Amino acid sequence: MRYLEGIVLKKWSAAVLAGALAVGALAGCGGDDAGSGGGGDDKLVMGFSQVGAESGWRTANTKSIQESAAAAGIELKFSDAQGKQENQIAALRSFVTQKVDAIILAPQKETGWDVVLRDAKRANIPVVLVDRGITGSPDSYATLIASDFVAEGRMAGEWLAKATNGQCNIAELQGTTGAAPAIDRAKGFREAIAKHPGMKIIEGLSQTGDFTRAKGKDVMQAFLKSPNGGQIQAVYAHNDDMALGAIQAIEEAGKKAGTDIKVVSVDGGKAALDALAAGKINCSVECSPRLGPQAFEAVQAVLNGQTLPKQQVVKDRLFDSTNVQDVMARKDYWE
Ligand code: GYE
Repeated sequence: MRYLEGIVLKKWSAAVLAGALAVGALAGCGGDDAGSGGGGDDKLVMGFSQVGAESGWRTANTKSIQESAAAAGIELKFSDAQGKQENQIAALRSFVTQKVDAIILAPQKETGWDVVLRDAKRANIPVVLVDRGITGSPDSYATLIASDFVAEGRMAGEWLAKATNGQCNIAELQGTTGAAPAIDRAKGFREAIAKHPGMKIIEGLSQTGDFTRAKGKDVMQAFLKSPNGGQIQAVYAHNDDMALGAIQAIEEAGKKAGTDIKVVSVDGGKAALDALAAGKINCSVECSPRLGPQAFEAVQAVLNGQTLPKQQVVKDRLFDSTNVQDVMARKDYWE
């Protein structure tokens, strides 16, 4: 195992760790030379397996991790799985073969990681999960850095209940099937609306739009044309991109997004805030993709032999017409 050079460490401490990791802890570590990383110098080498580039959130997440790696002087081997879990598993295998010092994984779906994570563990390569959780054994990874997606769904449902006095027929655009945020955002939302007998998800009008704008639009178009389409009073999209696609479909059907059909989303990025300011989205629950600094802080702590809590929850806010101007003025958003 190798350590950050002094110069890099200084930067890391100031910019990323904010003093949390004592220099003494780093210096006091005994080396075992397990992860040789394949490079010729002293740089830490890490693998990052990303889901793909399906959404604005994803692109911002990739950027955050790449920037944090660069700031810390870490060599990052980046692999884009193009939405396929098998590509992620292949990338992880290759990281293990290359003996990287640590792996950062944003898992496409919750299940199916047991074997490859066991291989990483056997090779003594710590894995930090970012963005999404998995259902496998908690021993197979060091920590998970992610938002509470059930809470996000609940916030969206509660907001809609308040805005409609508990009376609303809803269409739902779900995220990627099997992905933690799709499962949990559906769950939290249902928990919230279950308290209001006048709220329901319209029969047949809950489908996946795979977290993409194009599919969000297609599915919403199909919803609007379906026999129950006329009932839709609100659309709950599991991310901003699908909401933006749905808005296009609503407008092409001659209706007003935000007025005839309320639009509620999750992610709360700049594009959604623009639509909110224009009255086309009514509410977006924030989900920050800027996980890079925390991810590398976690990796470094693990390489120092520390045990981390199994989950580190990222705090989210809710944006609607009451605070959008203020948030925009302060540029207090991700994009
Ligand atoms: O909300 C969505 C993305 O896993 C939290 O994935 C992430 C989700 C995010 O494609 O936009």
